[in-house]
Amino acid sequence: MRFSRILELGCILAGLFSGAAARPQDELVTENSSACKNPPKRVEWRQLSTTQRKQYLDAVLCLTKKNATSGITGAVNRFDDHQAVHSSQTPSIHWVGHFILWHRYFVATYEKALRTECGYTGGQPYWDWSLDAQPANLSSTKAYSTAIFDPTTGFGGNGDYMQPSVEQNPLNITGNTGGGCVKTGPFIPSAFTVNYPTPDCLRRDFIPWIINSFADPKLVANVLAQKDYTSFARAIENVPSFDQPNIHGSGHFGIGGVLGTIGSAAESPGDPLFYLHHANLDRILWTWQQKDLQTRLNQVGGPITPFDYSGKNVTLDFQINMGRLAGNATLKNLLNTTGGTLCYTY
Ligand SMILES: [Cu+2]
Repeated sequence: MRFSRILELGCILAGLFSGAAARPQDELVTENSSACKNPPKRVEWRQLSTTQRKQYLDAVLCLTKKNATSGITGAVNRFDDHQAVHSSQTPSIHWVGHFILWHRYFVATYEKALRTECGYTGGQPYWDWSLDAQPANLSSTKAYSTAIFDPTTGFGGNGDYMQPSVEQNPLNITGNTGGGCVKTGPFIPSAFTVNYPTPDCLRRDFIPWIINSFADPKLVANVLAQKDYTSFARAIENVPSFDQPNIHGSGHFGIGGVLGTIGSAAESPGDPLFYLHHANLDRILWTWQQKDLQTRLNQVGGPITPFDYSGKNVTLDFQINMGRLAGNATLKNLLNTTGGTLCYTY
């Protein structure tokens, strides 16, 4: 599986950033919601007007025109910065208790960059893929004709078909339909480059059976029905196997397939759709929290080390970092989306 192949490289890089210093203000801001005024509201892509969609896409392209500040080799611009930070920490932020909260902070950091550096005034939109999945017809391509892939008002569509080599497809994932460069929309090769880790075009490789089964509304309902944080966090990721669907994999492999950018752990945030996919996972966490806020603003769990479900668990004081992109944060400070460290709502 491409995700685990890249874990090894990520292991080496992750160590570089563990010592990043916290910014002083993050030590002071705890759950002081007075620090969060007028939180931007995140909405589903389809709820945006055509003008708002263009504003969002323009803001993403704006980030690609600003010089990188992450200090990570290979990151050329501010868009790359985010991708590179995710990639550098890949071995320690998946199949762990802090998976969903690390990604919550990551998407919020990106949202903040769009707003403060590129003049975007809305919240980070999300893509609710469960509205598009056709679980009763796994070969349906209906999900790919949804607004988000629109060639003029959306993110563009699939790449041309390429047959993966055996090395490129160690898990023998079936049904890939693309793999080439994205040919429509704002992120075509003449306008957009995935610089990190090595320059390439943005690639997509749609796999209908994956989007239709992994984004099944029944799986979302199952995640939302979990009784505590540990089981919730585990249900979102499930196991890294294509025999067992998991909602986290829906956007990654339904869109990225075998050869696409968003299907690779090192490169996945190189597809701007990553942030709409992960914002939806975050919305699912937020929705789950709303069912019992008192408890769920104060509860974390799950392993520190990937897959180590009988080992040491994360606690509220567990600290994560965004490299140079944002201050360090404890998990406690990431449970409330309007708590001060974070400031957005759904
Ligand atoms: Cu990730």
